Amino acid sequence: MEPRTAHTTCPLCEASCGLTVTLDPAGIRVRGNDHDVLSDGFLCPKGASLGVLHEDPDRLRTPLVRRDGVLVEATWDEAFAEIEARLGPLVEEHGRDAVAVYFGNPTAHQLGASLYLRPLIKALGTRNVFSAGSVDQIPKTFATGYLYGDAATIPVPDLDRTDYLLMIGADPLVSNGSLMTAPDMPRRLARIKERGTVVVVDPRRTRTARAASRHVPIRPGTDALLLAAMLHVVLDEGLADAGPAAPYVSGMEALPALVADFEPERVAPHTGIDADTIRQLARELATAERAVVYGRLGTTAQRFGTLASWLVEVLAVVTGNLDRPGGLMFPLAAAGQPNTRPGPRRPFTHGRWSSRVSGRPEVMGELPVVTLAEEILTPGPGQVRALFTLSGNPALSVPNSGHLGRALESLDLMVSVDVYLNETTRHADVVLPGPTPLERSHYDVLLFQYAVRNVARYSAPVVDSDLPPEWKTMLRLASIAAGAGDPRDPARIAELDRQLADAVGALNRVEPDHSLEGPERMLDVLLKAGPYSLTLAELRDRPHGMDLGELRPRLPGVLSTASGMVELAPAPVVADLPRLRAVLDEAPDRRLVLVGRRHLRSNNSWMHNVKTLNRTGNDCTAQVNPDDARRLGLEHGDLAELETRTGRLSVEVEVTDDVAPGVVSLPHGWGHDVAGTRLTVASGRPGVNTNLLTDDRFVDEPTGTAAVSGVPVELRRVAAVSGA
Ligand SMILES: Nc1nc2c(c(=O)[nH]1)N[C@H]1C(S)=C(S)[C@@H](COP(=O)(O)OP(=O)(O)OC[C@H]3O[C@@H](n4cnc5c(=O)[nH]c(N)nc54)[C@H](O)[C@@H]3O)O[C@H]1N2
Ligand SMILES: Nc1nc2c(c(=O)[nH]1)N[C@H]1C(S)=C(S)[C@@H](COP(=O)(O)OP(=O)(O)OC[C@H]3O[C@@H](n4cnc5c(=O)[nH]c(N)nc54)[C@H](O)[C@@H]3O)O[C@H]1N2
Ligand code: SF4
Ligand SMILES: [Mo]
Repeated sequence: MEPRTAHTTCPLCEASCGLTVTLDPAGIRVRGNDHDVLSDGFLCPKGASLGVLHEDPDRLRTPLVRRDGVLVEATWDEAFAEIEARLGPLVEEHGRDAVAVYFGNPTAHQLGASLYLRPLIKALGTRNVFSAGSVDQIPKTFATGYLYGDAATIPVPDLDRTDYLLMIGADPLVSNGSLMTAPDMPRRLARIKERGTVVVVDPRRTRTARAASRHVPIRPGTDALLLAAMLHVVLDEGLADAGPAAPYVSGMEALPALVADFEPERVAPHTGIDADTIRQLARELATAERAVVYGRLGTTAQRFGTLASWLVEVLAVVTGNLDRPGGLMFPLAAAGQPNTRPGPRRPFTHGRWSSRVSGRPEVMGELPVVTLAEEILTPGPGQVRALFTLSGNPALSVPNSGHLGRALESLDLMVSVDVYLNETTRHADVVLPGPTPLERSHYDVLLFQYAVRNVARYSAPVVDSDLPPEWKTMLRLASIAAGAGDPRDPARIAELDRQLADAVGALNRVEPDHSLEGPERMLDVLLKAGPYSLTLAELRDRPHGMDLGELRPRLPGVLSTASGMVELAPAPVVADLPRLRAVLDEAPDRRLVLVGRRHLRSNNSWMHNVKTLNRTGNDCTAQVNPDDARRLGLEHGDLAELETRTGRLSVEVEVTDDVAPGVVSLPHGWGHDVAGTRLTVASGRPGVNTNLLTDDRFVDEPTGTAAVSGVPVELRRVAAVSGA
């Protein structure tokens, strides 16, 4: 084989790095693409391992079907026949809501899956739609939905022009950024520091905190208090000025009363941040020339996620930093952005239906995944009896995993589309594998809507695949679910695909190019309808991507609220303030609480089987502050027991002052030592599943999003770990 070089996009995280892949007899080599318009040569250890992932012998290469209780290899026809034979009667007897669907994080990073997900959900016709979003960003999209009118209308920090970045609950030097597509965060942060200041608010001294100008430790779950107090100061000291956004802002006058009680002195004992520091942060933010607040997972997957996310935006607005260079800005993506589509748009709303058992409201067409287990296990009309999982590993990702595991075990039918036989898919009756990142085309329809620079980049597959593309698998599943004809008939599937393209074309007022098919045809429609009127053909000619320029002001056109204004005090958000206010009257909580952490060589739950990434050391330790360790009689390397309302586990302790007193940090996505998987590397270095400890009843109330951060936990010594 002659060495061959090709360009692709890394689908593993939101940075969306452009990669150069070299294929030769010695193997597959992946490096950063130095010519890429967005990532400029950057990559991380995960991206570098795409070749190893591709060649992982454990990766699924044929469908699996359960026969006599055991998953065995089957043909695609057999797999679809099995689903067809069982789904129809189940729906017939129990109705469409008896079928639930859960889609995981990778669906956001796949062209095919992201474009064919909605059609599949529509064909299933169920209200029981769940995703990883309700263990993640939904409080943020809820807040921005009400502020700006669309859950997808989320401004991003204009990193390359700001002088002051206040970063709360985010560790982008490890995560490489989220709701902010910005490859090479080390360089971007270093440049902000050259121009000005980076402040990190985090209960842990993270890699990002170390690189920042300042680190402010905070008590987990109290960010909304901190931010409310900062808003209080800005308003109280007459520093509020919405600047260029002022003509498009409504509700400013309501703010002082809303945060009147949140004086820095009252908030300080709860947050662990003294009043002077709170005042200083507020003043710095208000007076810096170009400043921005950025809040991520630590501010969303916690009990006041909606309020914290709302306050992040409000602070940007009242300090004059919305929609202006160096502040929070709205990207203008080349494809698929709802706020660039022609025609009227319906303002964001939620609660159009509720979950059956605990009555939690729908948000963005989904129910909170913390309710999935009870929906499966609670008998009665509407009980969930079948589950489709699409690129998701809820068995490790969702709070109270013990409960969810029992629920998955009890299903009448479970179908998974996944690349591994893992902690979730081992419960399935049918597992359908998908191609690897090197085997599929790529365009970030979703992530470019949050890119810190407007770009477009299409990547063709690097190598051929023996597996059907996932969009086709999803269409076949949709065809079964809708009873729309034989899912094995290629002509039938092609016809369905054509109908879909026509529907997307009509919505976007563009005639689809029927010489294309699948996601390429749809992407071409979206590009043509987009604000730059691009075509797929143009992008094919530019494998390094197309630079569409820096972010530009987009108010008021970007808004789709009923008033056409930025709604600073939306009722569904403000309604949660009394719950926050009540905290001020309580004694400060001093209990030990659990938070997570991410690791550069880890990707949620599923890359631990890539041998180059999971080879040395133990990343899955419980980090404990020396003060707490002393108090509890714990030594570095001890085995300790962690216990919460929902579960208990034993884990190695790492004593470090990188975590604040009162905080225990344990990463998620581990716990690979369960039976029935095919994960040779991961099961040999399993770690423990922190979501056995997190609590499905501990949530952000407005959205039902899991609060994985700040869960009260008990910690005690079990034994010294031998050889540790
Ligand atoms: N305690 C705690 N829990 C958390 C978090 C936390 O910080 N702490 N983080 C939360 C967050 S932010 C998220 S996003 C969720 C993630 O929750 P999930 O999305 O459920 O979990 P992942 O680990 O991302 O699992 C992805 C699944 O997709 C499969 N997969 C990978 N690539 C492909 C592909 O190309 N095709 C197909 N079909 N399948 C593929 C993998 O094998 C794996 O099964 O976890 C959440 N859970
Ligand atoms: N290497 C790697 N990269 C990833 C992932 C991965 O698993 N590994 N996952 C991807 C996914 S799905 C996502 S959503 C993103 C997440 O992207 P980030 O949000 O940047 O990632 P985290 O590392 O979870 O950062 C959250 C930070 O919040 C802190 N924190 C916890 N609780 C609180 C709190 O109450 N208040 C405050 N202020 N801080 C708190 C934690 O200590 C942590 O440092 O990362 C993505 N990128
Ligand atoms: S930073 Fe993210 S997108 Fe870039 S190589 Fe790493 S995992 Fe891939
Ligand atoms: Mo996530």
